[in-house]
Amino acid sequence: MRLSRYFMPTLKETPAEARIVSHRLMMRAGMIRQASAGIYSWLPLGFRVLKKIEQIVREEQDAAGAQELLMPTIQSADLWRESGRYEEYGEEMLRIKDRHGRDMLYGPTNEELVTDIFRAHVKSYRDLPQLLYHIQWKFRDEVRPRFGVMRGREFLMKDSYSFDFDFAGARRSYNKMFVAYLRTFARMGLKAIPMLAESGPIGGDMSHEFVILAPTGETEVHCHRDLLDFDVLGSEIDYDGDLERVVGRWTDLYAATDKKHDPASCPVPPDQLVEALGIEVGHIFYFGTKYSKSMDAVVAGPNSEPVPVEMGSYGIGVSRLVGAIIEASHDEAGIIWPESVAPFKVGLINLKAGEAACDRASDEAYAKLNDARVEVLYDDREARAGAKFADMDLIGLPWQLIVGPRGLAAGVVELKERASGERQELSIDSALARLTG
Ligand code: 5CA
Repeated sequence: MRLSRYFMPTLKETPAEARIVSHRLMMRAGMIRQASAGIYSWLPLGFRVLKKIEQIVREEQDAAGAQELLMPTIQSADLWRESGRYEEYGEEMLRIKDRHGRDMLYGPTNEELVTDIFRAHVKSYRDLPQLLYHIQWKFRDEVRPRFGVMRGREFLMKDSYSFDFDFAGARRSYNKMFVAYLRTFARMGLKAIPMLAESGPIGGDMSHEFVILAPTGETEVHCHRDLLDFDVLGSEIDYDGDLERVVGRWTDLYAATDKKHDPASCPVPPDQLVEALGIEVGHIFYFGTKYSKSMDAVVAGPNSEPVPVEMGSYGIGVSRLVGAIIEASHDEAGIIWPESVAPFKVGLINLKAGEAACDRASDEAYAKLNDARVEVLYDDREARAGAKFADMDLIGLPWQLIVGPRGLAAGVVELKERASGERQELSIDSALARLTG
């Protein structure tokens, strides 16, 4: 993509309403635009990141054996009356009437809708377990939408739902999602720690929040410091095997959100206890038969007896993650994208656009990177070098390939790694080999 044609409205000034760094940087980098309170348009650069995150989430869900479907954003109130949550959910639910006067709502979550799908089609214990998910926009009329996409009113969520015959099965499904979540967040360069949590309006009695520590987080957490050093991606996972050991490694050490924390019974000695703020990027719930009983989602057991299915639900804040990753990875100059979610891998800077040798070398590098399917944003604008460097640092692409007249005369270009700031002079061929290899 050529920057001269790319729709990336960067801002020089920091918008006054943006109170945390991720919101400021997303606005300044031209990633989002507020449409109304807590509701955002995703501009091309931001949308690319959102899609990358969504894809990692999808791959890890698929690897764990979950199946993707897509449910609508608008739901009928009748289903929510069956579960009793239509009244219970309160003001956070956006209620709508259609032209026939029927009560509808913009879904804040999907337990009722997915239970309705399940009960219509699954009749026997032989068809269990089932693990279904979708990645869809949600609406919650938050009292105080704030911090940009971190607490929006409209936001993108991945929500999965498990259906099992008994508690042992439900526990296996819960463990699958637990492990898939560890891997999902690790692939985005995040250290997300599972913490014992309150279930809130979803219900149930077993729940973990996945929290990344950040001073701008809204969740207070208490955990054993060793959890911060656990490695996640090192070992292969067999989702059909026994996951208790993997999960146990995490849950054996103390970690709890504020609502579940009791200083009096906390087993961690003070010098090993981390007490900090964090961002909740995922939340998993086991709630047994809460919805299957109220909504009559039963299957026939081995002796044809009707058995309400055991359920759990598992959410990831896909759009929140964009902000959370920036909170975890930035410096004074701007964003530092982990390569796995970066909108482009390489920013190619032509320091002297309009000068024949620079144009030729830059155009050629651009073509070669494109041919090698390396995602590259090519700054071909006629602008000051300082402005180009500042923009490139601001948008945080992992690599900058800098082509300038002085270097070219000596047969070299510069390759800068955004995260470390390290710069290296090398021939254009070796630079390209590095980026395409
Ligand atoms: N049905 C369950 C699991 S699918 C559920 O709704 N869980 S939740 O309420 O915890 O939401 C799941 C995730 O969505 C949260 O962990 C959080 O990362 C994200 N999320 C929740 N509210 C917002 C919001 N207002 N803005 C952005 N992300 C949000």
